[in-house]
Amino acid sequence: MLNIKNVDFITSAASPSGFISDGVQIAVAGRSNVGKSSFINMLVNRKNTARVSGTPGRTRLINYFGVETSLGNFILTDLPGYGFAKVSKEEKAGWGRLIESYFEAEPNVTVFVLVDVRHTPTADDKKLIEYLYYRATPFYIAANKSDKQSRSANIKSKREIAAFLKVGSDNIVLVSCADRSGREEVLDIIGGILTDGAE
Ligand SMILES: Nc1nc2c(ncn2[C@@H]2O[C@H](COP(=O)(O)OP(=O)(O)OP(=O)(O)O)[C@@H](O)[C@H]2O)c(=O)[nH]1
Ligand SMILES: [Mg+2]
Repeated sequence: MLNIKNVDFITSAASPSGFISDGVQIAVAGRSNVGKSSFINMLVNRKNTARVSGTPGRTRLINYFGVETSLGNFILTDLPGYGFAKVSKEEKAGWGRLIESYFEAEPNVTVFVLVDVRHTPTADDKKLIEYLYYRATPFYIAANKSDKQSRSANIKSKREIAAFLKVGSDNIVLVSCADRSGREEVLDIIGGILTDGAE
Protein backbone atom coordinates (compact mmCIF):
# COMPACT_ATOMS: atom_id res chain seq x y z
CA MET A 1 0.00 0.00 0.00
CA LEU A 2 1.44 3.33 -1.08
CA ASN A 3 1.35 6.15 1.48
CA ILE A 4 2.05 9.75 0.55
CA LYS A 5 4.63 11.17 2.95
CA ASN A 6 5.46 14.56 1.54
CA VAL A 7 4.80 16.76 -1.49
CA ASP A 8 6.66 19.81 -2.72
CA PHE A 9 6.17 22.05 -5.69
CA ILE A 10 9.44 21.84 -7.66
CA THR A 11 9.16 24.19 -10.62
CA SER A 12 7.18 25.28 -13.68
CA ALA A 13 8.45 24.98 -17.23
CA ALA A 14 7.33 27.00 -20.23
CA SER A 15 9.87 25.45 -22.64
CA PRO A 16 12.29 22.50 -22.86
CA SER A 17 15.06 24.44 -21.11
CA GLY A 18 12.93 24.23 -17.95
CA PHE A 19 12.17 20.49 -18.14
CA ILE A 20 13.38 18.29 -15.33
CA SER A 21 13.95 14.56 -15.50
CA ASP A 22 14.82 12.54 -12.43
CA GLY A 23 13.52 9.04 -11.79
CA VAL A 24 9.91 8.01 -12.25
CA GLN A 25 7.55 10.62 -13.62
CA ILE A 26 3.75 10.45 -13.56
CA ALA A 27 2.14 13.03 -15.84
CA VAL A 28 -1.48 14.15 -15.79
CA ALA A 29 -2.90 15.21 -19.16
CA GLY A 30 -6.32 16.08 -20.49
CA ARG A 31 -8.44 18.84 -21.84
CA SER A 32 -8.85 22.08 -20.04
CA ASN A 33 -11.20 21.98 -17.04
CA VAL A 34 -11.37 18.17 -16.90
CA GLY A 35 -9.87 18.18 -13.38
CA LYS A 36 -6.10 17.62 -13.79
CA SER A 37 -5.11 19.93 -10.94
CA SER A 38 -7.93 18.57 -8.76
CA PHE A 39 -6.71 15.03 -9.51
CA ILE A 40 -3.20 15.93 -8.36
CA ASN A 41 -4.52 17.52 -5.18
CA MET A 42 -6.68 14.45 -4.50
CA LEU A 43 -3.75 12.04 -4.99
CA VAL A 44 -1.40 13.91 -2.69
CA ASN A 45 -4.08 14.75 -0.11
CA ARG A 46 -3.66 18.50 -0.33
CA LYS A 47 -6.26 21.12 -1.08
CA ASN A 48 -4.03 23.52 -2.95
CA THR A 49 -0.87 21.85 -4.17
CA ALA A 50 -1.85 22.23 -7.81
CA ARG A 51 -3.96 25.27 -8.41
CA VAL A 52 -7.57 24.53 -9.31
CA SER A 53 -8.87 27.02 -11.79
CA GLY A 54 -12.32 28.48 -11.94
CA THR A 55 -11.26 29.89 -15.30
CA PRO A 56 -10.52 27.10 -17.77
CA GLY A 57 -7.37 27.18 -19.82
CA ARG A 58 -5.27 28.94 -17.24
CA THR A 59 -2.57 26.38 -16.51
CA ARG A 60 -0.30 27.04 -19.48
CA LEU A 61 2.87 25.76 -17.92
CA ILE A 62 4.16 22.32 -17.05
CA ASN A 63 4.12 22.14 -13.26
CA TYR A 64 6.31 19.63 -11.44
CA PHE A 65 5.70 18.30 -7.93
CA GLY A 66 8.05 16.07 -5.98
CA VAL A 67 6.23 13.30 -4.12
CA GLU A 68 7.74 11.14 -1.36
CA THR A 69 5.93 7.91 -0.66
CA SER A 70 6.36 4.75 1.38
CA LEU A 71 7.32 2.96 -1.86
CA GLY A 72 9.76 5.52 -3.22
CA ASN A 73 9.74 8.97 -4.76
CA PHE A 74 8.38 10.22 -8.03
CA ILE A 75 7.68 13.42 -9.90
CA LEU A 76 4.04 14.27 -10.50
CA THR A 77 3.59 16.52 -13.51
CA ASP A 78 0.59 18.71 -14.30
CA LEU A 79 0.54 19.21 -18.07
CA PRO A 80 -1.25 22.19 -19.60
CA GLY A 81 -4.81 21.47 -20.72
CA TYR A 82 -5.84 21.43 -24.35
CA GLY A 83 -9.04 22.02 -26.26
CA PHE A 84 -10.00 25.30 -24.68
CA ALA A 85 -12.16 26.98 -27.31
CA LYS A 86 -10.99 30.53 -26.69
CA VAL A 87 -7.29 30.08 -27.41
CA SER A 88 -5.76 31.19 -30.70
CA LYS A 89 -4.34 28.88 -33.37
CA GLU A 90 -0.83 29.98 -32.44
CA GLU A 91 -1.41 29.08 -28.81
CA LYS A 92 -2.75 25.66 -29.80
CA ALA A 93 0.30 25.03 -31.97
CA GLY A 94 2.50 26.16 -29.07
CA TRP A 95 0.77 23.67 -26.79
CA GLY A 96 1.42 20.87 -29.30
CA ARG A 97 5.11 21.71 -29.58
CA LEU A 98 5.52 21.92 -25.80
CA ILE A 99 3.82 18.56 -25.24
CA GLU A 100 5.75 16.83 -28.02
CA SER A 101 9.06 18.11 -26.73
CA TYR A 102 8.03 17.05 -23.23
CA PHE A 103 7.40 13.44 -24.32
CA GLU A 104 10.55 13.40 -26.42
CA ALA A 105 12.60 14.58 -23.46
CA GLU A 106 11.08 12.38 -20.75
CA PRO A 107 11.88 8.68 -21.18
CA ASN A 108 10.48 7.40 -17.91
CA VAL A 109 6.93 8.68 -17.84
CA THR A 110 3.54 7.08 -17.31
CA VAL A 111 0.57 9.26 -18.21
CA PHE A 112 -2.87 9.52 -16.68
CA VAL A 113 -5.13 10.96 -19.36
CA LEU A 114 -8.19 12.46 -17.70
CA VAL A 115 -11.50 12.46 -19.50
CA ASP A 116 -14.96 13.45 -18.30
CA VAL A 117 -16.83 10.21 -17.63
CA ARG A 118 -20.09 11.78 -18.84
CA HIS A 119 -18.89 12.59 -22.34
CA THR A 120 -17.43 10.84 -25.36
CA PRO A 121 -13.71 11.75 -25.43
CA THR A 122 -12.88 14.59 -27.80
CA ALA A 123 -10.88 14.52 -31.04
CA ASP A 124 -8.00 16.08 -29.07
CA ASP A 125 -8.16 13.27 -26.48
CA LYS A 126 -8.03 10.74 -29.29
CA LYS A 127 -5.06 12.50 -30.89
CA LEU A 128 -3.13 12.48 -27.63
CA ILE A 129 -3.82 8.78 -27.10
CA GLU A 130 -2.78 7.92 -30.64
CA TYR A 131 0.41 9.87 -30.04
CA LEU A 132 1.07 7.95 -26.81
CA TYR A 133 0.51 4.63 -28.62
CA TYR A 134 2.86 5.76 -31.37
CA ARG A 135 5.55 6.69 -28.83
CA ALA A 136 4.87 3.49 -26.82
CA THR A 137 4.44 5.66 -23.72
CA PRO A 138 2.50 3.79 -21.03
CA PHE A 139 -0.77 5.46 -20.08
CA TYR A 140 -4.00 5.02 -18.16
CA ILE A 141 -7.34 6.71 -18.67
CA ALA A 142 -8.90 8.26 -15.57
CA ALA A 143 -12.60 8.89 -16.18
CA ASN A 144 -13.26 11.77 -13.81
CA LYS A 145 -16.32 13.47 -12.28
CA SER A 146 -17.95 10.12 -11.56
CA ASP A 147 -19.78 11.81 -8.66
CA LYS A 148 -21.92 13.54 -11.28
CA GLN A 149 -23.77 10.47 -12.46
CA SER A 150 -25.13 7.19 -11.11
CA ARG A 151 -23.07 4.09 -10.50
CA SER A 152 -24.74 2.21 -13.33
CA ALA A 153 -24.22 5.13 -15.72
CA ASN A 154 -20.55 5.17 -14.71
CA ILE A 155 -20.12 1.49 -15.49
CA LYS A 156 -21.74 1.95 -18.90
CA SER A 157 -19.71 5.10 -19.65
CA LYS A 158 -16.46 3.44 -18.63
CA ARG A 159 -17.12 0.60 -21.09
CA GLU A 160 -18.02 3.02 -23.88
CA ILE A 161 -14.96 5.23 -23.32
CA ALA A 162 -12.65 2.19 -23.24
CA ALA A 163 -14.11 0.94 -26.54
CA PHE A 164 -13.97 4.39 -28.14
CA LEU A 165 -10.31 4.90 -27.18
CA LYS A 166 -9.41 1.23 -27.77
CA VAL A 167 -7.97 0.68 -24.32
CA GLY A 168 -8.36 -2.43 -22.17
CA SER A 169 -10.56 -2.33 -19.06
CA ASP A 170 -7.44 -2.66 -16.86
CA ASN A 171 -6.22 0.65 -18.24
CA ILE A 172 -9.22 2.77 -17.33
CA VAL A 173 -10.12 3.88 -13.83
CA LEU A 174 -13.27 5.64 -12.64
CA VAL A 175 -12.42 8.54 -10.37
CA SER A 176 -13.97 11.53 -8.68
CA CYS A 177 -11.87 14.34 -7.33
CA ALA A 178 -14.96 15.57 -5.49
CA ASP A 179 -15.69 12.42 -3.46
CA ARG A 180 -12.18 10.92 -3.84
CA SER A 181 -13.39 7.63 -5.27
CA GLY A 182 -10.85 5.76 -7.36
CA ARG A 183 -7.95 7.29 -5.43
CA GLU A 184 -6.78 3.95 -4.00
CA GLU A 185 -6.87 2.32 -7.41
CA VAL A 186 -4.69 5.08 -8.88
CA LEU A 187 -2.26 4.90 -5.96
CA ASP A 188 -2.03 1.11 -6.45
CA ILE A 189 -1.09 1.66 -10.10
CA ILE A 190 1.58 4.21 -9.11
CA GLY A 191 2.84 1.86 -6.37
CA GLY A 192 3.20 -0.86 -9.00
CA ILE A 193 5.22 1.47 -11.22
CA LEU A 194 7.49 2.46 -8.33
CA THR A 195 8.16 -1.10 -7.22
CA ASP A 196 8.69 -2.34 -10.81
CA GLY A 197 11.32 0.29 -11.32
CA ALA A 198 13.17 -0.85 -8.20
CA GLU A 199 13.68 -4.43 -9.41
N1 LIG B 1 -18.07 17.51 -9.40
C1 LIG B 1 -16.78 17.44 -9.69
N2 LIG B 1 -16.07 18.54 -10.04
C2 LIG B 1 -14.77 18.41 -10.33
C3 LIG B 1 -14.10 17.15 -10.25
N3 LIG B 1 -12.81 17.34 -10.62
C4 LIG B 1 -12.65 18.66 -10.88
N4 LIG B 1 -13.84 19.31 -10.71
C5 LIG B 1 -14.08 20.76 -10.93
O1 LIG B 1 -13.79 21.08 -12.28
C6 LIG B 1 -13.20 22.37 -12.40
C7 LIG B 1 -11.86 22.30 -13.11
O2 LIG B 1 -10.93 21.61 -12.30
P1 LIG B 1 -9.36 21.79 -12.46
O3 LIG B 1 -8.73 20.80 -11.54
O4 LIG B 1 -8.98 23.21 -12.33
O5 LIG B 1 -9.19 21.35 -13.99
P2 LIG B 1 -7.86 21.36 -14.88
O6 LIG B 1 -7.96 20.18 -15.78
O7 LIG B 1 -6.66 21.45 -14.00
O8 LIG B 1 -8.06 22.70 -15.72
P3 LIG B 1 -6.92 23.56 -16.50
O9 LIG B 1 -5.75 23.69 -15.58
O10 LIG B 1 -7.60 24.84 -16.78
O11 LIG B 1 -6.59 22.80 -17.74
C8 LIG B 1 -13.10 22.91 -10.97
O12 LIG B 1 -14.22 23.73 -10.73
C9 LIG B 1 -13.15 21.65 -10.10
O13 LIG B 1 -13.64 21.90 -8.81
C10 LIG B 1 -14.88 15.99 -9.88
O14 LIG B 1 -14.42 14.84 -9.81
N5 LIG B 1 -16.20 16.21 -9.61
MG1 LIG C 1 -5.08 22.85 -13.92
